[in-house]
Amino acid sequence: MANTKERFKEKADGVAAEIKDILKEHGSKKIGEVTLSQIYQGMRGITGLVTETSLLDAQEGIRFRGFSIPELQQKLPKANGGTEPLPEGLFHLMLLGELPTEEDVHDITANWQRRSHVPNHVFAAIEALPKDSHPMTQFVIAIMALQTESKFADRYAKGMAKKDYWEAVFDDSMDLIARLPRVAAYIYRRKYKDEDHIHPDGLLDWAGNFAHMLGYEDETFRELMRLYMTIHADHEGGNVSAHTTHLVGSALSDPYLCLAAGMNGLAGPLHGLANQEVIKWILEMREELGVELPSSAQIDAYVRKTLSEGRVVPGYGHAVLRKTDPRFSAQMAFGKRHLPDDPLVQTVWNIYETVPPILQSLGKIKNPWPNVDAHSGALLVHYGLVEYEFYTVLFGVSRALGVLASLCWDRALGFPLERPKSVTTELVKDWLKGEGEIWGE
Ligand code: CMX
Repeated sequence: MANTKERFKEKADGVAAEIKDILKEHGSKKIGEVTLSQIYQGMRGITGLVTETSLLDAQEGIRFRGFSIPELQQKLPKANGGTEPLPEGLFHLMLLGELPTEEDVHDITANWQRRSHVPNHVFAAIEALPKDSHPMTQFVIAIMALQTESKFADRYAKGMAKKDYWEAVFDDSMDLIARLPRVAAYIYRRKYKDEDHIHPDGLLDWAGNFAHMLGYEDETFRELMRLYMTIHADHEGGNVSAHTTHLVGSALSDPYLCLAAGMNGLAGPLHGLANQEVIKWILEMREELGVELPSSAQIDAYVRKTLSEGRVVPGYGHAVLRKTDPRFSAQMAFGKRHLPDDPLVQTVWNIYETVPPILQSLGKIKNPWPNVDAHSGALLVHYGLVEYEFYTVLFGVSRALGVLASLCWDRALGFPLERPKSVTTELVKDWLKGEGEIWGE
């Protein structure tokens, strides 16, 4: 059977030919109009990107190549005796657009194991940072240090032809995904576990091995990591981490540079850092109230206090979703199955009962429902992973799967430099008076 790289190239060539035909026949067709509000307000609702790996529906949530999260939990291969999908299978699906066989998934696990060596200078770069640097800072620096290994950068410097870009990006993406768990675990053990590092276990799958290197041997925790790494991987193309990775890639920056840029975006509190903010906020609430399981009335009062201080309620709201995030629901189902009596997990569920009506009553918040970050921390705390500043790194390791699969598509489809037009408010005012033109009309 052809390997993943050859199968990807074959798929991508087919899609590239289809796009050529679509654009030849329909290239001038309009897909919408852009309002002034949209250009001032974060470009919400402007369709301006093509991302093949997943599609987000406001009501239904994410689908990866057409499959919802419950469908993936059913259809993707699992670890021996496990019930959660292996992220290797999701990567295969995102990259090739086909459900993988067990053999496909084993091939990817073996491929990533072969590519997983992390050079010493990367650990030295992490060690050069103060231990109290935020784990996301250490993570991004480590990715940048790894950039010495970029095959894309090396081949480009030697005059690589455009038709070969996809292959170098594919190799860099596979190498990066293979190496990230080791790098992330190193940061974790360095900062929180007295530098007591754990060697990889070559018999484990990618997420299972990650859990092992972090120092968690509980089989249910490994299952949680498999689920976590699957559901955080991709959320179509417009979110900050995906869009940034794609944008930087359009300048032909190599995948290491692109991923580091995307991870800097993920580290923002309105995006991936929200997972640490959620648990911090809940722990602060419990401490302030002096109770382990706050009542609905206490949660209600605490939420109102947070809002009155001009802060957001972390883990709630979304720029696109208008319903409970299915990634939240998947974690809730995991909690109900494995740890229904945990007070912190129960608090997350009580917050879910209390917060949406309050946010709804404010009138201005478009989505009062929880997103992925509202739940993840409580599950991790249950298994002892209490160091919440590390949570966004976990998100980042998973997100690499989606954004790098997309980057392979970007180069295989030959997408050009991304360069939208911007305007000034002076120009907008002139245009409104009928005196200037907004370019593109
Ligand atoms: N708490 C308080 N206010 C909120 C809010 C929340 N959870 N969600 C939105 N709002 C506010 C916005 O700040 C905005 O206020 P102003 O008009 O005063 O500026 C108003 O409601 C309208 O915002 P919106 O159109 O509903 O939401 P946006 O698309 O602008 O923002 C998001 C989306 C996620 C940034 C926002 O809901 C938020 O800040 N949530 C909390 C942070 C969070 O959980 N982020 C994680 C998102 C998932 C992820 O990427 O990982």
